[in-house]
Amino acid sequence: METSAAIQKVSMETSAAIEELRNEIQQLTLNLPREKNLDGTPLYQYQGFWTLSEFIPAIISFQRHFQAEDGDIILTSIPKSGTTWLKALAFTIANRTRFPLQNSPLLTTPPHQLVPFLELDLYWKNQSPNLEDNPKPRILATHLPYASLPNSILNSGCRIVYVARNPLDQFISRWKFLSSWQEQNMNLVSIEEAFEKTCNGVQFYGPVWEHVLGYWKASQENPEKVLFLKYEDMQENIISNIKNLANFLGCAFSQVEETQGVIKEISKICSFDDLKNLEVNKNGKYLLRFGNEAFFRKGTVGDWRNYLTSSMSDRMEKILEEKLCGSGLSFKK
Ligand code: PAP
Repeated sequence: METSAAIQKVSMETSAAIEELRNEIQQLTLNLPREKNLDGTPLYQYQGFWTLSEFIPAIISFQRHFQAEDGDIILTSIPKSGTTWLKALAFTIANRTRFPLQNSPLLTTPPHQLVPFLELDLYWKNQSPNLEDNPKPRILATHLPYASLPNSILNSGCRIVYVARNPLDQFISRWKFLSSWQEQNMNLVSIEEAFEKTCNGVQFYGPVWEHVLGYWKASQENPEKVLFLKYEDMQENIISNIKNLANFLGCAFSQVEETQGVIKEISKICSFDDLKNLEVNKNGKYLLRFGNEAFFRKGTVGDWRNYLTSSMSDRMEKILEEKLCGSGLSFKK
């Protein structure tokens, strides 16, 4: 009796806490600036970035309760910048002594399941997920801007890896992703309107220039804490980027590994073609909505040229020139 009364009390306290958070969020969203996402759903500007209302409780829980540990690896990006690739690489590099490459979990599990998102997955499904038992090092991901990261990520010894991508390709990737997903639902705005919104800074987790700048500045100020990678550089020279990533994560490749071709093998099993052709990435859905295959579209640099006019690209370039001015950050096209 005593135990069941205690359980009942805890569950009443939990429901009360959930109810309280729900009310707090309802009040909060009423006062947040509001815009429309590309498919017409409302976007809210929370702490300076745009998000969907369904993620606000998860973001708040993540910010309030996540306890980072010194060994954690936190992968970050604005969506469609190379997150899936970074997840595959970081997981494989950090776990290469646990799993021989020929039996890598990457061959049977999508990268987004191996390295789950904190606010879009773990805290979205459960307000207090149990992350204590995750194998070490814990590798977790978030799209939150640097300024909105939980304090424990900033103050602990965990490491942050950010991947950035040319905003023109990032825009097209996002546009194509939503178009493929929305085939039955024709509410998507035209590409011109979508581009207009992006130039005005209205995009999921945007403005993009603020997102990249937050992490860029942090990486300049604290290079041991934040590693800033670029999608275009990774496409140009994946081997040196893998070495750099392993050094940063504190698990540099030995001479023996180098001679055995381990780095090359990792670059291959994490490559676009290999991942795209795995059965596990051709089938199934991520978070019950997106087909896993949607995360592997084309995987190239410069695809924006097939969709945007030169006046559109000039416009974005001017915006970036102004916003990134003096930062030392620029993007290859
Ligand atoms: P997410 O933010 O929704 O997780 P993210 O992985 O950041 O998406 O970006 C998807 C892009 O990365 C896609 O680009 P595209 O639309 O221009 O083709 C996807 O094809 C690309 N991508 C996924 N995996 C790889 C990889 N292994 N190598 C290179 N590019 C990749």
